[in-house]
Amino acid sequence: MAGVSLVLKLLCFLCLVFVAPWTASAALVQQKFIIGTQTVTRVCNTQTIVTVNGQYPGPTITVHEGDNLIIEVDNNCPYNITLHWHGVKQFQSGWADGPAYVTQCPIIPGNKYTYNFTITGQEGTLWWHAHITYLRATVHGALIVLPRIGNEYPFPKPEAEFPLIIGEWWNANVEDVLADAVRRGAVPNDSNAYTINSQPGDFYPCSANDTSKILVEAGKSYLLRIVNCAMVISYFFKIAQHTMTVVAVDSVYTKPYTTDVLVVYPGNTIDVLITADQKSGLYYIAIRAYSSEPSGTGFLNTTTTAILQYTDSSNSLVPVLPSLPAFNDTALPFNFKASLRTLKPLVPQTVDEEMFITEGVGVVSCPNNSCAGFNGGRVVGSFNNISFVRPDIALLQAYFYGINGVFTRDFPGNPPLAFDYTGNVSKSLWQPQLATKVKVLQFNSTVQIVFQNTAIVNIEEHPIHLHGHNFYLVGQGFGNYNPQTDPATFNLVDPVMLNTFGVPTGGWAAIRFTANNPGVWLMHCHFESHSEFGFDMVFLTLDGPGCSVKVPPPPADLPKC
Ligand SMILES: *[C@@H]1O[C@H](CO)[C@@H](O)[C@H](O)[C@H]1NC(C)=O
Ligand SMILES: *[C@@H]1O[C@H](CO)[C@@H](O)[C@H](O)[C@H]1NC(C)=O
Ligand SMILES: *[C@@H]1O[C@H](CO)[C@@H](O)[C@H](O)[C@H]1NC(C)=O
Ligand SMILES: *[C@@H]1O[C@H](CO)[C@@H](O)[C@H](O)[C@H]1NC(C)=O
Ligand SMILES: *[C@@H]1O[C@H](CO)[C@@H](O)[C@H](O)[C@H]1NC(C)=O
Ligand SMILES: *[C@@H]1O[C@H](CO)[C@@H](O)[C@H](O)[C@H]1NC(C)=O
Ligand SMILES: *[C@@H]1O[C@H](CO)[C@@H](O)[C@H](O)[C@H]1NC(C)=O
Ligand SMILES: *[C@@H]1O[C@H](CO)[C@@H](O)[C@H](O)[C@H]1NC(C)=O
Ligand SMILES: *[C@@H]1O[C@H](CO)[C@@H](O)[C@H](O)[C@H]1NC(C)=O
Ligand SMILES: *[C@@H]1O[C@H](CO)[C@@H](O)[C@H](O)[C@H]1NC(C)=O
Ligand SMILES: [Cu+2]
Repeated sequence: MAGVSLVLKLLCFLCLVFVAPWTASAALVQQKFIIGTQTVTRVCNTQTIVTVNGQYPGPTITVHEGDNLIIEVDNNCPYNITLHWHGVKQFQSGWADGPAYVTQCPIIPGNKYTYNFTITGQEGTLWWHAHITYLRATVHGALIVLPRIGNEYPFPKPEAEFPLIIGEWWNANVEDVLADAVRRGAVPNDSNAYTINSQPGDFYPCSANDTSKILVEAGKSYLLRIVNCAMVISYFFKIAQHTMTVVAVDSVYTKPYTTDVLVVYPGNTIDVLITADQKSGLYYIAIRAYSSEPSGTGFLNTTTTAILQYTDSSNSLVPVLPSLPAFNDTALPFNFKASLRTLKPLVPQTVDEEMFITEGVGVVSCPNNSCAGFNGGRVVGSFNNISFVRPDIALLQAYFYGINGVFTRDFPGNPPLAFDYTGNVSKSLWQPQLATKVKVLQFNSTVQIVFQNTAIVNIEEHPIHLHGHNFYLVGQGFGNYNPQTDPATFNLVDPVMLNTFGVPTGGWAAIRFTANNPGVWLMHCHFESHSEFGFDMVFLTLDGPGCSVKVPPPPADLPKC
């Protein structure tokens, strides 16, 4: 059976290649990414870090909607690596998506792999990052998608554009930070600095001279492309005395929304317009952690800055600092998400597949309570009480070639047990099942998922990222989801569309999307440590009718395990 369907898939691909008419073609963008190592000093500490083309952050790729990207990745660093093109839908190019052991095996040191994909129907800011172990900490960069030549932004053209890339810096080798956490069974050490365009800013030691600067002319408007590449931290973002108008998030245009504070989760991008309408001077662009864990621990409580400088002002002025919200202002992110509206919405009005998924951390017991997680156990993450076990070969490969025994198709649509999710959860429920299960979706089905945060170990806002799709965030609330009354509060008209969103801490959120992309798609907590600890699940979208909606065969250079 598997053999026959494979032959059909190959035949189908051949007919596609020879019959497909040439569409008015956009450009071919070819780049070489050399993964290497580099010695870098931050906050008085020198580390050898992994970089792309010797740059930290990595190179910004700028393309037009419709372009075909051909990125040859040469791995000259000592670690296995894969790259993910965060937010790119990868329609008919799932082999280029990048999560290790989900769509591909790693590129081992000394080898190369060419990512080949076309960006269609998406404009704005996306990004790329390593999608294996902890390498994302330094292997990341912006992917800017401009409108096709001849098309324009749905907002006034800015004078200039600036990417602002948020990251985290460790005074340690990040692979050691992860290995140490895995060995102890506990969350990894906190980072030692937060960065904007790789610089920590004026409030850290050995940093002030290199603080990132943006030069603006009085009276003009600018587009800031903000990308949160951080590993485990969500941020509040402000600019002293300047309001910001959000015009896009996760490469989807929004109705203009003016605010003085942004909330940016790891994985999100936010495009904002600002106008240099204040008196000439220096103003801090400042970020601080938003942390929803009631304990108030587990994050670095520092302020990171860049500087907005009016061109006619003196360097010697002391910049104005904005006041940032309290680390635990959980109402603010809730309202921020609810305030954003998609510019041209097209929300699925009916639902074919309805899922209710609990999400949160848990604990797996260790021999003699020897681990450093809770109760001597090991920290894990789970969806519907299943903590994802990474297979030894890529799931997409196993699916395409019909290799049995790699995964099962029985990921449940509901939690195995109903309980007071946000109450005092009995410790007997804290340990999830460890398994590699996928949720099968029919091609083109409309899917609604209600995520329910659990109070297992503790409540916390997790940024959930879905590969291969954007989704509408149609509803959210605190406490337990009520299927009788809460659907009436959904916005099915113009909710925000995202690829990563936070499920309110101790609350729930509902999303909708159409499963129009056959393939294997990871969904995970974008706190990298949580994802490494099994906070992942996988959708398998079946082929549709017709050649353009089937998983194509893999490229010849796809890495093998
Ligand atoms: C990229 O993929 C397309 C579609 O499968 C294919 O036609 C093209 O030859 C590929 N390009 C390269 C450089 O491999
Ligand atoms: C993690 O932090 C502990 C305590 O500060 C320190 O002893 C340890 O060396 C750190 N681990 C790594 C990998 O930096
Ligand atoms: C910063 O710049 C000042 C003035 O140029 C210089 O004296 C100082 O050594 C620099 N500090 C660092 C950490 O580079
Ligand atoms: C974090 O820092 C701010 C500003 O320095 C301070 O007001 C606040 O108490 C600190 N919070 C925690 C949880 O340490
Ligand atoms: C935030 O934390 C402070 C202690 O640092 C606490 O007093 C306050 O109640 C918390 N606020 C919320 C909304 O949890
Ligand atoms: C657990 O502790 C017991 C008693 O101290 C000891 O005999 C046993 O070897 C330990 N097991 C492990 C796996 O460490
Ligand atoms: C939660 O339940 C446990 C066991 O039933 C009990 O010991 C504990 O005091 C309860 N905690 C709270 C905050 O109610
Ligand atoms: C999760 O499944 C395990 C069995 O594998 C069970 O012991 C535990 O109680 C379940 N927890 C929840 C929250 O369903
Ligand atoms: C998928 O569904 C959309 C919307 O209902 C429809 O327009 C489209 O034709 C369908 N695609 C296929 C290949 O069936
Ligand atoms: C690197 O990837 C290869 C292929 O999957 C695997 O055999 C090897 O164990 C990996 N190395 C490490 C250090 O994970
Ligand atoms: Cu991602």
